[in-house]
Amino acid sequence: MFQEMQEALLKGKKAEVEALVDKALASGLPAARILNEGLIKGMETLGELFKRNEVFIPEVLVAARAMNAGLARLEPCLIKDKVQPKGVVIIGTAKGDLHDIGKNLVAMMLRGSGYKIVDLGIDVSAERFVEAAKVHNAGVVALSALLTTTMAGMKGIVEAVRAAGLRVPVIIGGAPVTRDYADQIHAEGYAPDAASAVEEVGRLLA
Ligand code: B1M
Repeated sequence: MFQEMQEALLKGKKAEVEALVDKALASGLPAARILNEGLIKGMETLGELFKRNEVFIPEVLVAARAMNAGLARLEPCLIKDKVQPKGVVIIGTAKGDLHDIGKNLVAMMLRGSGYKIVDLGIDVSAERFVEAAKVHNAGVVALSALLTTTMAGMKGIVEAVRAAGLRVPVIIGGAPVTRDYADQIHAEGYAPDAASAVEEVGRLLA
């Protein structure tokens, strides 16, 4: 079934991905397995093909749309009801970055762990992060970047948060981001994946 799901994802067949996720859930497979062995594995293959110029942006876009649709189907199973939010997390992709699948996953896992999420979406400026952190009395600001260029821009966002006098910790992540880079730009938090992001946010708010 995972093979079929990966193939549908690669072809950008949104309805098919949704149906296969529903089928996998109905057969009792855990949501985390469907996510990791079906959807994320498919995106990894897509990344390889993209790198080798075997698929191009239009195909990647439709695959990403199918991925987001599959994620939406999984969301209710990844999320447990929590009455009192543990804290407010402002999340978005760094300025210039349009990659939102990883960010959506992190937001979903945090929401499922009881945090209130203010999702600013993609291509978010330092000013918008600062404004939202003030307005929503943020506990954590979370930045995602998938490009080496936009990763470099995270430094300016951390600096803007500090310059605004906000004492809110910043957590960064995304494929090119490392703990060393987080230390270098004085971001308090770093996580390599969505599950670790939940632990890291918990540590930052403790
Ligand atoms: Co683009 N892209 N892309 N792309 N794309 C990559 C990232 C790339 C690695 C492909 C490649 O060359 N192999 C490469 C980046 C190279 C680099 O700079 N290092 C690349 C490029 C070059 C580009 C363009 C420049 C291409 C062009 O125009 N010539 C362009 C840039 C657009 C822009 O942002 N300005 C571009 C465009 C696109 C699309 C729009 C077509 C599409 C995005 C659609 C969308 O997101 N809605 C796209 C996609 C889909 C990809 C790949 C194939 C898949 C990314 C993805 O969704 N992965 C990607 C190749 C790859 O990653 N192998 C690629 C699945 C997702 C679940 O993983 O996002 O890594 P990821 O998230 C993980 C962790 O990183 C972490 O947790 C998540 C899951 O556990 N994480 C965090 C993420 N954020 C976090 C935040 C945290 C903590 C953890 O704390 C806050």
